[in-house]
Amino acid sequence: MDGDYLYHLGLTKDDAPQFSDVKFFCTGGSALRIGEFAQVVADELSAAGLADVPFGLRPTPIAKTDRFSTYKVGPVLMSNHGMGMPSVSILLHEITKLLHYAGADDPVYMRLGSSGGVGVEPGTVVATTQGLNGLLEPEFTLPMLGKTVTRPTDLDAGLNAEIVAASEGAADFAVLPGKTMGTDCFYEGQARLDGAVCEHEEQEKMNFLRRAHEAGVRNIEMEATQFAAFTGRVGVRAAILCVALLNRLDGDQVLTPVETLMEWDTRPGEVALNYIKAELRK
Ligand code: R2B
Ligand code: URA
Repeated sequence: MDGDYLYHLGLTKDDAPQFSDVKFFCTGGSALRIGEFAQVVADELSAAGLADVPFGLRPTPIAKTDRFSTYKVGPVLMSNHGMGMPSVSILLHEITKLLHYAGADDPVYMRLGSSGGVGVEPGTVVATTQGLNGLLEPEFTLPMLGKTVTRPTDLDAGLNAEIVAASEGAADFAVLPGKTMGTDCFYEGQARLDGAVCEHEEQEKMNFLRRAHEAGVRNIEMEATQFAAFTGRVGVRAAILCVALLNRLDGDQVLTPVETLMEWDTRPGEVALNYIKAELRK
């Protein structure tokens, strides 16, 4: 397109040249958390001399912030994506156009999120190998022009291995590869019993979660299938790194103390930064 207004970002095609050096795009649900991550990226890349970042830089959001808050620190672009697949889809379309117009060289996308673990120790970071939908199928479906379009949900296996390896010996928590079930509902869609509506019993819930575990599912969240299918379709190498806030085989409610949750929330970003630093040192 000759001109393009990226409506939800508040940027245009003419802004794109400022993003030509982007090598990593990191995205997570919450605007607050991505702002905190931007600060950590600024501090750590500056301290390690890995990017031309002034010491003490306090990153501020670029352009509009009513939907997404976007930050850039050297080669790392960051934005929050909100909750659920429709929201992350809008961000991915606009960021991908921006980086394409910018001529950014093969940027890697990483989703840094939270999730409910399935048979994993809470606090573990799951590095997604493949997204599964709520039917435990490795596909993402979206109605387009009155027809159902289905796309595969595999993520780059080589990137997954490199990310896990970069945190070996560097992280004081487990980083495990596993499949991730992506749902359109936090409550009923994730087999919870504690929503305002529930039409299943404890036993049915446990049977399903055990079946999911046998299929290789290690965590459940709300973006994996869309994120994997989109990045696969546009040929971008991508990873999903989500901390498990609880083990769903033990319950539904997130009752972990807030201080612990705040520490765990930083873990996916720590894993991503270990990988980013290893790449920038090459
Ligand atoms: C994880 O956490 C959010 C729901 O609490 C959702 O965005 C997700 O995938
Ligand atoms: N996010 C989810 O989508 N599910 C959980 O159980 C926890 C966080």
